[in-house]
Amino acid sequence: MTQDHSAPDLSEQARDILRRNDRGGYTVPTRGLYPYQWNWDSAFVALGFAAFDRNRAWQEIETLVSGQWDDGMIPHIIFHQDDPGYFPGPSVWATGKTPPTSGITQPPVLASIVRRLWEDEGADPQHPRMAALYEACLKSHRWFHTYRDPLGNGLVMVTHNWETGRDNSSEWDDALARIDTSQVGSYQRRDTGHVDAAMRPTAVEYDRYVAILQFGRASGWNHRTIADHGPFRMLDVGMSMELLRANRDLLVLAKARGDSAVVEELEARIALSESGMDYLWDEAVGAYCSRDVITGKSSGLVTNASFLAFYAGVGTSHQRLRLLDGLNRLTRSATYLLPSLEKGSRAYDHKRYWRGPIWLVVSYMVAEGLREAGHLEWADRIRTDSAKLIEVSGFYESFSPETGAGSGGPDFSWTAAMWLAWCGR
Ligand code: 9WN
Repeated sequence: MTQDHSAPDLSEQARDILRRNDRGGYTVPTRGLYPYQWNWDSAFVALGFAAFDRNRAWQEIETLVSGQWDDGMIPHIIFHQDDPGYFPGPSVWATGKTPPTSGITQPPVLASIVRRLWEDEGADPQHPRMAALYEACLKSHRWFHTYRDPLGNGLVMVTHNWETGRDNSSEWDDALARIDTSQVGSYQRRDTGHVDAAMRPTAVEYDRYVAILQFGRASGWNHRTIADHGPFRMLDVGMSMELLRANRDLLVLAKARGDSAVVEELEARIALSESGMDYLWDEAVGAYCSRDVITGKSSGLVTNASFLAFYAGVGTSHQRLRLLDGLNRLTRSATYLLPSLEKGSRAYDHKRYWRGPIWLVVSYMVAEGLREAGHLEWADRIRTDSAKLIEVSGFYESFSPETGAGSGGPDFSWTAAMWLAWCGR
Protein backbone atom coordinates (compact mmCIF):
# COMPACT_ATOMS: atom_id res chain seq x y z
CA MET A 1 0.00 0.00 0.00
CA THR A 2 1.34 3.45 -0.84
CA GLN A 3 1.70 5.68 2.15
CA ASP A 4 0.37 9.20 2.01
CA HIS A 5 3.45 11.36 2.53
CA SER A 6 1.70 14.70 2.02
CA ALA A 7 3.66 17.71 3.26
CA PRO A 8 1.64 18.64 6.38
CA ASP A 9 1.77 15.06 7.53
CA LEU A 10 5.54 14.94 7.20
CA SER A 11 5.88 18.17 9.15
CA GLU A 12 3.84 16.64 11.95
CA GLN A 13 6.06 13.56 11.83
CA ALA A 14 9.17 15.72 11.95
CA ARG A 15 7.94 17.63 15.01
CA ASP A 16 7.05 14.35 16.61
CA ILE A 17 10.56 12.94 16.04
CA LEU A 18 12.10 15.97 17.73
CA ARG A 19 9.71 15.67 20.67
CA ARG A 20 10.41 11.95 21.03
CA ASN A 21 14.19 12.41 20.82
CA ASP A 22 14.03 15.18 23.43
CA ARG A 23 15.66 14.05 26.67
CA GLY A 24 14.86 17.25 28.56
CA GLY A 25 16.77 20.29 27.30
CA TYR A 26 18.72 18.37 24.70
CA THR A 27 17.96 15.98 21.87
CA VAL A 28 19.60 12.67 21.00
CA PRO A 29 20.38 12.25 17.27
CA THR A 30 18.36 9.03 17.22
CA ARG A 31 17.12 6.55 19.81
CA GLY A 32 19.49 3.61 20.47
CA LEU A 33 22.39 4.26 18.09
CA TYR A 34 23.32 7.70 19.49
CA PRO A 35 22.02 8.13 23.06
CA TYR A 36 23.84 11.38 23.96
CA GLN A 37 24.01 15.02 22.90
CA TRP A 38 26.16 15.64 19.82
CA ASN A 39 27.63 19.03 19.00
CA TRP A 40 26.71 19.87 15.40
CA ASP A 41 23.55 17.76 15.57
CA SER A 42 22.23 20.03 18.30
CA ALA A 43 23.02 23.15 16.30
CA PHE A 44 20.93 21.92 13.34
CA VAL A 45 18.25 20.53 15.62
CA ALA A 46 17.80 24.02 17.06
CA LEU A 47 16.74 25.18 13.59
CA GLY A 48 14.10 22.46 13.55
CA PHE A 49 12.72 23.39 16.96
CA ALA A 50 12.72 27.04 15.91
CA ALA A 51 9.93 26.19 13.46
CA PHE A 52 7.51 25.44 16.32
CA ASP A 53 9.09 26.13 19.73
CA ARG A 54 11.50 29.07 19.91
CA ASN A 55 12.32 28.59 23.56
CA ARG A 56 13.25 24.96 23.01
CA ALA A 57 15.47 25.95 20.06
CA TRP A 58 17.62 28.26 22.21
CA GLN A 59 17.64 25.76 25.03
CA GLU A 60 19.11 23.04 22.79
CA ILE A 61 22.27 25.05 22.22
CA GLU A 62 22.39 26.48 25.72
CA THR A 63 22.54 22.91 27.00
CA LEU A 64 25.26 22.14 24.47
CA VAL A 65 27.48 25.02 25.57
CA SER A 66 27.04 23.97 29.21
CA GLY A 67 29.66 21.35 28.26
CA GLN A 68 32.18 23.88 26.92
CA TRP A 69 35.68 23.44 28.34
CA ASP A 70 37.58 26.22 30.08
CA ASP A 71 40.02 26.33 27.17
CA GLY A 72 37.08 27.09 24.85
CA MET A 73 36.52 23.76 23.13
CA ILE A 74 32.90 22.69 22.66
CA PRO A 75 33.10 18.88 22.82
CA HIS A 76 31.71 16.62 20.17
CA ILE A 77 29.59 14.61 22.65
CA ILE A 78 28.11 15.54 26.03
CA PHE A 79 27.24 12.52 28.14
CA HIS A 80 24.40 13.91 30.24
CA GLN A 81 23.58 10.44 31.50
CA ASP A 82 25.45 7.20 31.02
CA ASP A 83 24.08 4.73 28.48
CA PRO A 84 25.62 1.32 27.77
CA GLY A 85 24.27 1.42 24.20
CA TYR A 86 27.15 3.52 22.82
CA PHE A 87 30.86 2.90 22.49
CA PRO A 88 33.04 4.82 23.30
CA GLY A 89 31.14 6.18 26.30
CA PRO A 90 32.26 8.56 29.07
CA SER A 91 34.50 6.09 30.90
CA VAL A 92 36.50 5.44 27.74
CA TRP A 93 37.03 9.14 27.04
CA ALA A 94 37.83 9.78 30.72
CA THR A 95 38.10 13.56 30.33
CA GLY A 96 37.14 14.21 33.96
CA LYS A 97 34.71 17.00 33.05
CA THR A 98 31.34 17.86 34.55
CA PRO A 99 29.14 17.13 32.70
CA PRO A 100 31.20 14.27 31.23
CA THR A 101 32.22 14.90 27.62
CA SER A 102 34.41 13.54 24.86
CA GLY A 103 37.84 15.14 24.40
CA ILE A 104 37.48 16.30 20.79
CA THR A 105 35.27 18.80 18.99
CA GLN A 106 33.00 18.83 15.92
CA PRO A 107 32.19 21.22 13.04
CA PRO A 108 31.86 24.82 14.29
CA VAL A 109 28.46 25.62 12.82
CA LEU A 110 26.99 27.04 16.02
CA ALA A 111 27.56 30.77 15.37
CA SER A 112 25.83 30.45 12.00
CA ILE A 113 22.80 28.88 13.65
CA VAL A 114 22.73 31.48 16.44
CA ARG A 115 22.78 34.24 13.84
CA ARG A 116 19.83 32.69 12.04
CA LEU A 117 17.77 32.26 15.23
CA TRP A 118 18.56 35.83 16.28
CA GLU A 119 17.74 37.39 12.90
CA ASP A 120 14.45 35.48 12.74
CA GLU A 121 13.53 37.15 16.02
CA GLY A 122 14.24 40.67 14.79
CA ALA A 123 18.03 40.97 15.30
CA ASP A 124 17.86 42.88 18.58
CA PRO A 125 21.50 43.70 19.58
CA GLN A 126 20.44 43.35 23.25
CA HIS A 127 18.89 39.90 22.76
CA PRO A 128 19.87 38.24 26.09
CA ARG A 129 20.06 34.66 24.83
CA MET A 130 22.12 35.67 21.79
CA ALA A 131 24.56 37.52 24.08
CA ALA A 132 25.54 34.46 26.11
CA LEU A 133 25.87 32.28 23.03
CA TYR A 134 27.91 34.94 21.26
CA GLU A 135 30.50 34.72 24.05
CA ALA A 136 30.53 30.92 23.89
CA CYS A 137 31.00 30.91 20.11
CA LEU A 138 33.77 33.50 20.30
CA LYS A 139 35.59 31.44 22.90
CA SER A 140 35.22 28.32 20.77
CA HIS A 141 36.46 30.09 17.61
CA ARG A 142 39.48 31.38 19.54
CA TRP A 143 40.17 27.81 20.62
CA PHE A 144 40.32 26.80 16.94
CA HIS A 145 42.56 29.78 16.15
CA THR A 146 44.91 28.88 19.03
CA TYR A 147 45.09 25.11 18.78
CA ARG A 148 43.99 24.17 15.31
CA ASP A 149 45.78 26.46 12.88
CA PRO A 150 49.24 24.85 12.67
CA LEU A 151 50.30 26.67 9.50
CA GLY A 152 48.92 30.04 10.59
CA ASN A 153 46.88 30.30 7.38
CA GLY A 154 43.35 30.26 8.83
CA LEU A 155 42.51 26.65 7.96
CA VAL A 156 41.24 24.07 10.46
CA MET A 157 43.28 21.05 11.50
CA VAL A 158 41.43 18.09 12.96
CA THR A 159 43.13 15.61 15.28
CA HIS A 160 40.50 12.87 15.02
CA ASN A 161 38.36 11.94 12.03
CA TRP A 162 35.31 12.00 14.34
CA GLU A 163 35.84 15.75 14.66
CA THR A 164 34.99 16.30 11.00
CA GLY A 165 31.52 14.80 11.44
CA ARG A 166 32.26 13.00 8.14
CA ASP A 167 33.84 10.18 10.03
CA ASN A 168 34.81 7.54 7.48
CA SER A 169 35.16 9.76 4.43
CA SER A 170 37.82 8.30 2.11
CA GLU A 171 39.73 11.57 2.58
CA TRP A 172 41.12 10.17 5.83
CA ASP A 173 42.08 6.71 4.54
CA ASP A 174 45.80 7.32 3.91
CA ALA A 175 46.32 9.12 7.21
CA LEU A 176 44.37 6.47 9.11
CA ALA A 177 46.38 3.67 7.48
CA ARG A 178 49.47 4.96 9.33
CA ILE A 179 47.87 4.64 12.78
CA ASP A 180 49.45 2.00 14.97
CA THR A 181 46.65 -0.15 16.41
CA SER A 182 48.86 -2.75 18.10
CA GLN A 183 48.08 -1.45 21.62
CA VAL A 184 44.34 -0.89 21.20
CA GLY A 185 43.22 -3.99 23.11
CA SER A 186 39.75 -5.45 22.96
CA TYR A 187 36.50 -3.53 23.17
CA GLN A 188 32.94 -4.06 22.15
CA ARG A 189 31.36 -1.92 19.49
CA ARG A 190 27.69 -1.08 20.01
CA ASP A 191 26.82 0.66 16.74
CA THR A 192 26.67 -2.53 14.68
CA GLY A 193 24.13 -3.92 17.15
CA HIS A 194 21.77 -1.07 16.21
CA VAL A 195 22.18 -0.85 12.42
CA ASP A 196 23.41 -2.99 9.50
CA ALA A 197 27.22 -3.31 9.71
CA ALA A 198 27.41 -2.70 5.95
CA MET A 199 26.36 0.90 6.68
CA ARG A 200 29.04 1.51 9.32
CA PRO A 201 32.86 1.79 9.41
CA THR A 202 34.76 -1.52 9.27
CA ALA A 203 36.49 -3.18 12.27
CA VAL A 204 39.95 -2.15 11.03
CA GLU A 205 38.77 1.47 10.75
CA TYR A 206 37.25 1.40 14.22
CA ASP A 207 40.52 0.18 15.76
CA ARG A 208 42.24 3.21 14.29
CA TYR A 209 39.59 5.57 15.67
CA VAL A 210 40.08 4.06 19.12
CA ALA A 211 43.88 4.28 18.86
CA ILE A 212 43.69 8.03 18.17
CA LEU A 213 41.32 8.43 21.12
CA GLN A 214 43.80 6.58 23.33
CA PHE A 215 46.59 8.98 22.33
CA GLY A 216 44.47 11.92 23.51
CA ARG A 217 43.56 10.22 26.75
CA ALA A 218 47.21 9.34 27.46
CA SER A 219 48.11 13.02 27.01
CA GLY A 220 45.55 13.92 29.71
CA TRP A 221 43.54 15.59 26.93
CA ASN A 222 46.24 18.22 26.56
CA HIS A 223 45.14 20.03 23.41
CA ARG A 224 48.60 21.46 22.77
CA THR A 225 50.26 18.03 22.87
CA ILE A 226 47.56 16.55 20.67
CA ALA A 227 47.85 19.39 18.13
CA ASP A 228 51.64 19.15 17.98
CA HIS A 229 52.17 15.40 18.19
CA GLY A 230 48.85 13.62 17.57
CA PRO A 231 48.96 10.65 15.19
CA PHE A 232 46.19 12.05 12.97
CA ARG A 233 46.46 15.63 11.77
CA MET A 234 44.50 16.73 8.73
CA LEU A 235 43.41 20.08 7.36
CA ASP A 236 39.71 19.40 6.88
CA VAL A 237 38.09 21.19 3.97
CA GLY A 238 34.67 20.94 5.64
CA MET A 239 35.61 22.51 8.95
CA SER A 240 37.83 25.12 7.29
CA MET A 241 34.86 26.28 5.22
CA GLU A 242 32.46 26.06 8.16
CA LEU A 243 34.68 28.06 10.49
CA LEU A 244 35.22 30.76 7.88
CA ARG A 245 31.45 30.99 7.44
CA ALA A 246 30.90 30.94 11.20
CA ASN A 247 33.42 33.76 11.64
CA ARG A 248 31.51 35.82 9.08
CA ASP A 249 28.27 35.16 10.96
CA LEU A 250 29.86 35.95 14.31
CA LEU A 251 31.18 39.19 12.81
CA VAL A 252 27.59 40.25 12.08
CA LEU A 253 26.76 39.70 15.76
CA ALA A 254 29.92 41.53 16.91
CA LYS A 255 29.05 44.54 14.75
CA ALA A 256 25.48 44.62 16.04
CA ARG A 257 26.80 44.59 19.59
CA GLY A 258 29.33 47.33 18.83
CA ASP A 259 32.17 45.07 19.94
CA SER A 260 34.86 46.85 17.93
CA ALA A 261 37.90 44.91 19.19
CA VAL A 262 36.21 41.65 18.25
CA VAL A 263 35.14 43.08 14.88
CA GLU A 264 38.79 43.81 14.13
CA GLU A 265 39.92 40.40 15.36
CA LEU A 266 37.34 38.54 13.27
CA GLU A 267 37.98 40.60 10.15
CA ALA A 268 41.65 39.65 10.37
CA ARG A 269 40.78 35.96 10.81
CA ILE A 270 38.39 36.05 7.87
CA ALA A 271 41.01 37.64 5.60
CA LEU A 272 43.54 35.03 6.70
CA SER A 273 41.21 32.13 5.94
CA GLU A 274 40.13 33.62 2.62
CA SER A 275 43.68 33.65 1.35
CA GLY A 276 44.68 30.45 3.15
CA MET A 277 41.94 28.42 1.49
CA ASP A 278 43.95 28.20 -1.72
CA TYR A 279 46.25 25.74 0.03
CA LEU A 280 43.36 23.27 -0.17
CA TRP A 281 42.62 23.90 -3.86
CA ASP A 282 43.56 20.88 -5.96
CA GLU A 283 43.67 21.95 -9.59
CA ALA A 284 44.01 18.36 -10.82
CA VAL A 285 40.49 17.52 -9.61
CA GLY A 286 39.06 21.03 -9.76
CA ALA A 287 38.00 21.25 -6.12
CA TYR A 288 38.99 22.13 -2.57
CA CYS A 289 40.20 18.94 -0.88
CA SER A 290 41.38 18.03 2.61
CA ARG A 291 45.15 17.90 3.06
CA ASP A 292 47.38 15.91 5.39
CA VAL A 293 49.42 18.14 7.73
CA ILE A 294 52.04 15.44 8.31
CA THR A 295 52.73 14.52 4.67
CA GLY A 296 51.46 17.72 3.01
CA LYS A 297 49.49 15.57 0.54
CA SER A 298 46.06 16.49 -0.85
CA SER A 299 43.39 13.79 -0.61
CA GLY A 300 42.55 14.51 -4.25
CA LEU A 301 38.96 13.58 -3.43
CA VAL A 302 35.90 15.66 -4.23
CA THR A 303 33.36 15.25 -1.44
CA ASN A 304 30.16 17.05 -0.50
CA ALA A 305 32.35 19.25 1.74
CA SER A 306 34.25 20.57 -1.30
CA PHE A 307 31.08 22.38 -2.37
CA LEU A 308 30.92 24.30 0.91
CA ALA A 309 33.14 26.86 -0.86
CA PHE A 310 29.99 28.78 -1.81
CA TYR A 311 28.78 28.74 1.80
CA ALA A 312 32.17 30.02 2.95
CA GLY A 313 32.23 32.66 0.21
CA VAL A 314 35.55 31.66 -1.37
CA GLY A 315 36.82 30.86 -4.84
CA THR A 316 37.82 32.78 -7.96
CA SER A 317 35.46 32.61 -10.93
CA HIS A 318 37.65 29.85 -12.40
CA GLN A 319 37.48 27.82 -9.17
CA ARG A 320 33.73 28.26 -8.92
CA LEU A 321 33.21 27.18 -12.52
CA ARG A 322 35.19 24.03 -11.88
CA LEU A 323 33.11 23.29 -8.80
CA LEU A 324 29.93 23.72 -10.84
CA ASP A 325 31.42 21.29 -13.40
CA GLY A 326 31.82 18.89 -10.49
CA LEU A 327 28.14 19.26 -9.60
CA ASN A 328 27.24 18.57 -13.22
CA ARG A 329 29.32 15.42 -13.15
CA LEU A 330 27.54 14.26 -10.02
CA THR A 331 24.15 14.51 -11.71
CA ARG A 332 25.33 11.91 -14.23
CA SER A 333 26.23 9.27 -11.64
CA ALA A 334 23.71 9.97 -8.88
CA THR A 335 19.93 9.93 -8.98
CA TYR A 336 19.77 12.28 -6.01
CA LEU A 337 22.09 15.12 -4.93
CA LEU A 338 24.31 15.63 -2.99
CA PRO A 339 26.35 12.44 -2.47
CA SER A 340 29.14 12.56 0.09
CA LEU A 341 31.49 11.02 -2.49
CA GLU A 342 31.32 10.72 -6.25
CA LYS A 343 30.58 7.30 -7.74
CA GLY A 344 33.78 5.93 -9.24
CA SER A 345 35.99 7.51 -6.55
CA ARG A 346 38.22 5.24 -4.51
CA ALA A 347 36.22 3.39 -1.84
CA TYR A 348 32.85 4.75 -2.99
CA ASP A 349 29.97 2.79 -1.46
CA HIS A 350 26.43 4.18 -1.78
CA LYS A 351 25.37 2.62 1.55
CA ARG A 352 28.40 3.12 3.78
CA TYR A 353 28.16 6.18 5.98
CA TRP A 354 30.30 9.02 4.52
CA ARG A 355 31.61 7.17 1.48
CA GLY A 356 28.65 7.95 -0.76
CA PRO A 357 25.39 8.46 1.18
CA ILE A 358 23.66 11.83 1.25
CA TRP A 359 23.59 13.76 4.54
CA LEU A 360 21.01 16.51 4.57
CA VAL A 361 22.85 18.86 6.91
CA VAL A 362 25.76 19.17 4.50
CA SER A 363 23.32 19.43 1.59
CA TYR A 364 21.58 22.29 3.43
CA MET A 365 24.78 24.29 3.89
CA VAL A 366 25.87 23.69 0.30
CA ALA A 367 22.45 24.69 -1.04
CA GLU A 368 22.38 27.84 1.12
CA GLY A 369 25.80 28.81 -0.23
CA LEU A 370 24.73 28.19 -3.83
CA ARG A 371 21.57 30.24 -3.32
CA GLU A 372 23.51 33.14 -1.83
CA ALA A 373 25.95 32.98 -4.76
CA GLY A 374 23.02 33.25 -7.19
CA HIS A 375 23.06 29.64 -8.39
CA LEU A 376 19.37 29.25 -7.70
CA GLU A 377 18.77 26.24 -9.92
CA TRP A 378 21.47 24.23 -8.20
CA ALA A 379 20.23 25.31 -4.78
CA ASP A 380 16.72 24.27 -5.71
CA ARG A 381 17.79 20.95 -7.19
CA ILE A 382 19.56 20.00 -3.96
CA ARG A 383 16.62 21.16 -1.85
CA THR A 384 13.96 19.31 -3.84
CA ASP A 385 16.08 16.15 -4.01
CA SER A 386 16.45 16.31 -0.23
CA ALA A 387 12.69 16.64 0.22
CA LYS A 388 12.12 13.70 -2.15
CA LEU A 389 14.44 11.49 -0.12
CA ILE A 390 12.36 12.11 2.99
CA GLU A 391 9.10 11.65 1.06
CA VAL A 392 10.28 8.35 -0.40
CA SER A 393 12.16 6.85 2.56
CA GLY A 394 11.35 8.73 5.76
CA PHE A 395 13.59 10.57 8.22
CA TYR A 396 16.79 8.49 8.00
CA GLU A 397 20.26 9.44 9.14
CA SER A 398 21.51 9.38 5.51
CA PHE A 399 20.35 8.17 2.09
CA SER A 400 21.70 6.29 -0.91
CA PRO A 401 22.32 8.73 -3.78
CA GLU A 402 21.50 5.90 -6.20
CA THR A 403 18.27 4.40 -4.84
CA GLY A 404 17.18 6.98 -2.28
CA ALA A 405 16.91 4.24 0.36
CA GLY A 406 17.53 5.34 3.95
CA SER A 407 20.75 4.27 5.70
CA GLY A 408 21.92 4.39 9.31
CA GLY A 409 19.43 5.20 12.07
CA PRO A 410 15.70 5.97 11.54
CA ASP A 411 13.69 8.88 13.01
CA PHE A 412 16.76 11.03 12.93
CA SER A 413 16.67 14.42 14.65
CA TRP A 414 18.72 16.47 12.20
CA THR A 415 16.87 15.05 9.20
CA ALA A 416 13.57 16.03 10.84
CA ALA A 417 15.06 19.47 11.58
CA MET A 418 16.14 19.94 7.97
CA TRP A 419 12.61 19.16 6.82
CA LEU A 420 11.13 21.75 9.16
CA ALA A 421 13.74 24.45 8.63
CA TRP A 422 14.60 23.98 4.99
CA CYS A 423 13.58 21.35 2.45
CA GLY A 424 10.00 20.75 3.63
CA ARG A 425 9.09 24.43 3.74
C1 9WN B 1 30.67 9.67 16.12
C2 9WN B 1 25.60 11.84 15.62
C3 9WN B 1 26.92 11.66 14.90
C4 9WN B 1 27.15 12.75 13.84
C5 9WN B 1 28.33 12.43 12.93
C6 9WN B 1 28.14 11.04 12.37
C7 9WN B 1 28.01 10.02 13.50
C8 9WN B 1 29.35 9.26 15.48
C9 9WN B 1 29.34 7.75 15.32
O1 9WN B 1 26.91 10.36 14.31
O2 9WN B 1 29.22 9.98 14.24
O3 9WN B 1 30.66 11.03 16.43
O4 9WN B 1 29.42 7.06 16.33
O5 9WN B 1 29.25 7.26 14.19
O6 9WN B 1 29.17 10.70 11.50
O7 9WN B 1 28.40 13.38 11.90
O8 9WN B 1 27.36 13.98 14.47
O9 9WN B 1 24.56 11.94 14.71
